[in-house]
Order: sequence, then structure tokens, then C-alpha cells
Amino acid sequence: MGQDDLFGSSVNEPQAYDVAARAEWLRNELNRHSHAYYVLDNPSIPDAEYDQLFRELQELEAKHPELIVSDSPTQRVGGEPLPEFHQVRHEVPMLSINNGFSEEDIQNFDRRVREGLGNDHDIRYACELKFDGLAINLRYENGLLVQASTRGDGFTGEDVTVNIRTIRSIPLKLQTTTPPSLIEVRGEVLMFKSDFAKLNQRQRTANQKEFANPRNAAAGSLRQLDSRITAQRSLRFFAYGIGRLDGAPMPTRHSALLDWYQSLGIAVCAERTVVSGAQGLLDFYAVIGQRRTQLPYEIDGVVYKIDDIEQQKILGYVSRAPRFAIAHKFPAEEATTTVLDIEIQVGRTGALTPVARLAPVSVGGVTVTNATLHNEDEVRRKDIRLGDCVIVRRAGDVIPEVVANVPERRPDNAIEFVMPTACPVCGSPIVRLEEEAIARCSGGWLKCAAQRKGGLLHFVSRRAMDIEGLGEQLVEQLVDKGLVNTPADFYHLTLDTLSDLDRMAKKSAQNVLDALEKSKTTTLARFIYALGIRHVGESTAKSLAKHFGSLDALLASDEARVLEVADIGPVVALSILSFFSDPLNRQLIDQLRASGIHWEEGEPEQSNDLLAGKTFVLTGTLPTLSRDDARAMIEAAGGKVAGSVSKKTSYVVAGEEAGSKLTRAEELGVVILDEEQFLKLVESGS
Ligand code: 5U1
Repeated sequence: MGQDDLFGSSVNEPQAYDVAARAEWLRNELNRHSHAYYVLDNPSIPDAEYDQLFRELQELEAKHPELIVSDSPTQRVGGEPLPEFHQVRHEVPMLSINNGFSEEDIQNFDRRVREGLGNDHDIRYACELKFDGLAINLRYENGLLVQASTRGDGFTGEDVTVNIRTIRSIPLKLQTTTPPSLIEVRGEVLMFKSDFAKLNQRQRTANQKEFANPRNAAAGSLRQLDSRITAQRSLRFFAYGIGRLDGAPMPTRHSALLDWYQSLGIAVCAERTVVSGAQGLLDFYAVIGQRRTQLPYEIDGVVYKIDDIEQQKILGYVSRAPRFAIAHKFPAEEATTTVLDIEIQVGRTGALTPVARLAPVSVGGVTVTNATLHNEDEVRRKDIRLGDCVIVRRAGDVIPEVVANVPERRPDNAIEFVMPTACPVCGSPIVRLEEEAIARCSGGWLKCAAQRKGGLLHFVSRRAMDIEGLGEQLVEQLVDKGLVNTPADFYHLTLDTLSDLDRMAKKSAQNVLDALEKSKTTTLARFIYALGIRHVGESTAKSLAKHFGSLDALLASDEARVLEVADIGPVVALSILSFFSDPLNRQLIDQLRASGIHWEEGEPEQSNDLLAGKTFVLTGTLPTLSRDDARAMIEAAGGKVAGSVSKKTSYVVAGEEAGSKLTRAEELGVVILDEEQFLKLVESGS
């Protein structure tokens, strides 16, 4: 049966105006689009159109209340606040799962499984993600969602049906004409990272307390007595288990159960697979570990379950957890510790960053003693004080940050943080522009040693001039002793000066001189990047070098020419031009060139404005070009790339599996190009 049949045909829009038929058609349409968006992750119509259909159904139901049915999409908006949540006794207990933390734990799990089954062969395991959310039981009777409850203590939970009904990835009615008489679907309610960020932004704007992490936000949103609040929070659901099942055969494999769920319109995470043996489990753990930070939701590990349900039954349960499953946890990304002090760090651009000095704590397997507080406003907003107990977070390669304080553990003598009015390094006044969150030291390179050191360290860094051996301690000594003030001074250092420094043997001093000499042969992009111009990162430096070909061409350029460079807007252009118009910076460049720094110069890019004034939208997968390639080609020809289709869009370039953007383009009559037509346009402009 096709999808349209399950939801009602989208083609058969009722002709004569039959109100009941129209309401049913609208319900089916809305359910179909909602499923495409929330479950298949593949939007089928623009939001505005969905809203229009939704409003039409709402108006119809307001005029004809007898047409309202419990699985109507309009019934997801929440209702009157409840006085309390009712208790629900689970017919089949909601068990917990044992945890493993090391490779050895997993090898032991696999060994126990094989011993328990008397099996010498590799076991087939279903592998899934361990979501950081809340476990939920959904009870469907004859295909209709009748009750939803939290896990609670595993035996008794709370009735959160009205709140759960607001979650659009949970079908109110199963997509089948032959539903089981009773099925209990189990899984996790969670909040995507992007929805969490938006929610906290809204909380900030409304001067309300922010949530510490997506899990707390999901829990706080679901356990609302006022379901209208839940309806405004974007919650999601992924199914991973089953409670009671009557009136349908139980699938024979766990992986088949999840496939069945998917066919019933229940969201199941795509990140799942079936593997063989312990090595298969460890490989899955490694792959997901790599991708963890890129996933749109938070996970705290992966879950392995024997795939064969008969084998699961043989192994059974020990106390309150199954013997056939284990959660392989990732190192925790959060921990609590105490703020010993809040210090101010001065960066190379003079930006002041409050940094919390912490009682050492292990986060994700690494000892953390400092965590950024970002800026003054953040310290105020999070109300972080000296002496506070705080939650510290370290995700992937990101710098550790203080997430929140733990109010109930604040000591009486906690001290409020006060932002200094003078730079703690050079004493210059601190300025903060109205539109900026960042306060800055006004001393500049010449007065402020911190900015000088930061700028010099940037100059010698691997991606800039790549001068090996010139590390933080050495640069600090050179600046403190007044031996180096600008990058040009590095190239006047002698063996004697360097060998006289602390912890510097003659051999190491010679190595530094050799590295300095080697760095003189470089590229224009590296040189531009090394200058440390504000807003000019590696990629902008590369674009500038490619566009202008030579430093002299860049030095002689004006705003219009700089704005021709891909990805450079007015703010960055202004920063570049003001840097090069400063006589001290010009002098520095002359000195660096005079010391022998050189690179191969190229031809300036021919300015190509074939596509000037044209806006493109890219959608779907093109046969040979990546999105980045297509974007670069458009921008190099003076065109712009936008994220959504509007009347102003000149062209939509559509590849395979193009989604709602293509539909929108068709509706608006925007020219649609395939890859071949696009390439022709870029080459010829027509
Ligand atoms: N993906 C997934 N998460 N999770 C959590 N499956 C799964 N199974 C669980 C739990 C607590 O428990 C069953 C094995 C009982």
C-alpha cells in the first residue's frame, strides 16, 4: 500500500463542498506532511502552506465541532492545565539497562551472552543510540494513542498523555488498516540541540531561567501540568522497545520490530545497524563516537541488544535489567566542580574573556581546571560567582565552558564577579561598543603585552608562518625581556640572544633560527593570515590571496575590489582596509619583506560578474558537483546563494531527492536548472 493510501489520497481533493470530507482530507494532508517533516526528516511542503491548511481545518472544526476527532492534528495544541499527573502502573515493567564503559566490559558482555546461549558462533546484535532524554511508554489501542506515561520507577509512572499528544513525531493514529488490538511502544522523548538553543534564546529574551542541557529542557517541557507550554516546545521521539502486544505476531528480531514501527509511522532513529560479534559492537561504538558531536541530538552512549528475540528470551533478566542488552557509555561530557576564581584573559584583539579557575575535575576523561565564561553578560545571565558549585561541560574539541550554577549548593560567602574597568595587563581603559557583547582593552599592540603576545603567537602558529620551537613560554620571555615587540623582530634574533634565555640550549636556539629561516619561504595566504587582521581567518586569507594574486594588488585595492572577494562582506572589508591603511602595519609589512619573507605571486583573478545580481538556491544532490563546489562557482561569477526560495530567487539548481524547495520554486515559477544547465549558465551566463 502506498503512503498516500495510508493517509488518504492527496490527489482526491473533494470537488463538491462536503464539509466532513473536506475536514478528513485536510486531516490526512496535514498528517502526511507532518510525518514527512518529523519522522522522515524530508519536508514535503513549505511551512506557510502547512499553516494555511492547518488554519482551514481549525476554522472548519470551530464551525462544526461535531467533526473534531481525537487524532486530528488540531488536537495537538495542549489543553487546560492539570491539577496533577495521575499515576500509571506499567503492565510490563519498564526496565533499566546495564552500563559498560570499557572495551573489556563489552568483551565480557559478549562472552556472557555466548556462554548463556551455549553458542560458539558470533552473535548478531542490533546496535542503536543511547539518547539523552526521557523514557516513555505509548499505549495504542486498535491503532489509536490512548495513553502515554513516563518510566517513573519502572513499575509506576505518570500519565503525560496530553503532553505527549503535542509531539508531532508521535502519531495519534498508527498508519495501518490492521492495527494490533494493543501495542505499547517504548522509546525516548528528547529535544534536538538546535531546538534547545532556540528555547534558551526565547527564555533569555523573556528573562526566564535557561535550561542547563537538552535533557533537562525535554524533561521540564514534558512534565508540565500546562500542556499548552509543552506544545510550544519542540520535542521529538524515537522508538526502541516494546511493552505489551496483543492481536499481532511479535517480530522475531529486534531490528524487524524497529522496521515495523517505521512502517506504522512511528519515528525510529536512522543510526542503527545489525553487527556480528564483539568486534562489530566496538566498531559501531567507534563510528558513532566520531560522529557524536555532529548528531542533531545528544547521546550518552550506544546500546547493543541481541537481535534474535528467541535468544533474548533464553537469556532473560537479572534484577531489573535484561541480560541480552548493554549500554556502552561515552565518557560524560559534564561534571560539577567549584569556581575558585574568575580571571580576565586578554586576547590578541584585546577582547577580554572572563575565565573560571576551577577545582580540578575530570570531564570526558580529561582534567579540566579552567573554563570559559565567554563575556560579562554571560557571567551575569548565568549568575556565576566565586565559590559557586557549577556544571562544567566539555564536548569534543570545544573549549570547556561553565554551563550553569547549582543554586542549592551556593555557599553563603559566594562573591559576585565585577568586570574591571582597566585592562588587568596594561592598565589601559576598557571599552565596550554598544552593539558588541565583548569588552576590549584599548591599549592595542604597542601598550598591551597580552595583545602583543597573542598576536606574536598567532604569527608563529602552525597555520600561519609555522615557526616550530617558538612556543608560548619562549614568546613570553622574548616579550617580557623587550627583545621582541613586533613579528619583524623575530627575524633579527641571534644565536647569542636566544641562547642567553632561560631553558634554552645552543642547539634549541639554532633550531629556532633554522625554523625562522625556513618560514621565510611561504605563501601569500599564510602571510595575510599571519598578520592577524580582525575577521580574517584562514579561509578569508586564502580567498584574498587567490583574488588579488599579489600583496601589492591587495595593498592598492579599495572597498569595491575587496567586496568582490567571495564571502567578504562590508564588516570584514572595513577591517581589512583599515588594517592596511595604518602606517604602522605598512611599516611592519615592509620590514617583514625586507627580512626576506617571500612567496610566489600569482595573477589576479579576472573579475567575473556573469551572475552579478542573480540569486541561486541549491537543493537535492547533484550528479557530480558538491554543494560547496556549486556555491563556489556561483560566488566566483558574482552570484549569491540563498537558503530558501522566494519571489526574488533567480534560479533553483535541483538534484536528486530535491525537497520542498523544488516544490516552492515550481509554485512561484522560478527557473529550475539541472546540473548540466547550471554548468552551461556558469560558463556562458545564459
Ligand atoms: N536505544 C535504546 N535506548 N535504550 C534505553 N534502547 C534502549 N533500551 C533500554 C533503555 C533503558 O532498555 C531495554 C533494553 C530494557
